[in-house]
Amino acid sequence: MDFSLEQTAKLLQSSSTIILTAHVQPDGDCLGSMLALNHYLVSIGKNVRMVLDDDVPALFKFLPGYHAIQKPTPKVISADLLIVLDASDIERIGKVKEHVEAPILNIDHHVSNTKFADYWYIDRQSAATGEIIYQLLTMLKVNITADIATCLYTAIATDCGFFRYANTSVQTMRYAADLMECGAKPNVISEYMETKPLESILTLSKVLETLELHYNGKIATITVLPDTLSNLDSTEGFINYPRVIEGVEIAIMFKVMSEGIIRISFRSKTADVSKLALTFGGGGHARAAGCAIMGRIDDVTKEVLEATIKQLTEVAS
Ligand SMILES: [Mn+2]
Repeated sequence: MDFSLEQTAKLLQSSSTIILTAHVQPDGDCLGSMLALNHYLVSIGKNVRMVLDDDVPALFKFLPGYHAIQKPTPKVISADLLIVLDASDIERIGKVKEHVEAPILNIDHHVSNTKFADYWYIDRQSAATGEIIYQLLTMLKVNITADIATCLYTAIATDCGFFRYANTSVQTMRYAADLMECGAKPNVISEYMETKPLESILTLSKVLETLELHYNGKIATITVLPDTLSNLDSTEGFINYPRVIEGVEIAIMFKVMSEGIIRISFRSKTADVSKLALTFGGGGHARAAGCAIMGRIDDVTKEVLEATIKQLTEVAS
């Protein structure tokens, strides 16, 4: 059922046991939104738990409250409400869907949202789910603490590339300013997120050796093999290098995981790569999307490149 922000707020207030979750391969938006909402719900005495079917990447381990995030277990737990944040499809929450038995409320901003929940509030105009959470808390006249402000600023800033991407709106900048007034410190957050372990820079130099250009230089690919990688966190931001090459329209990163799964990230300057990701069972935004495919790296690379070229050809014609 399509909910207004008011109905969303009422549902939160009428539920006493609430589980919060977000998508796997967590980013700043889903973590910041989940933690901010958790801070608020705890403060009004709700029985809340955060469950996530993935690790919190090291670069987000400054977000207040992240220690309380748990992993799903095989045991089934029930609650009044399961809130799914920043995820466009039920598959994106991994094992949490089997672990929790509760009506689902989905709060999201992805264009590719499949309306899978019992109730949903989807605002495709928002640059981040963090913007929606900020609107919700403001509507409820919540006292935005410095901890909540830090979480929401991080959510918003990371999803708009620190106010550089096309989704950055006047509203985005206003919310960020409000959150600074509530105690968010942009310089401290950026400094923390930019700091990388030496290993990450050494991995980057190996991954850049795999750079290939296709289709007259309009597509750039990089490939991360399991033996280049000892820490899965460390590929964060790598896709930006092929993306910024002059003449490149679409950048693709292939990350070979264990068990034959290949995680693929797409970035584009103008093309809608969410459609491309959707073809392979993934999703995301027009300029940033992703999917996972089972198979051999050579076959998968060929298949994805063909689909990408096809999309560029169709747009051009
Ligand atoms: Mn998001």
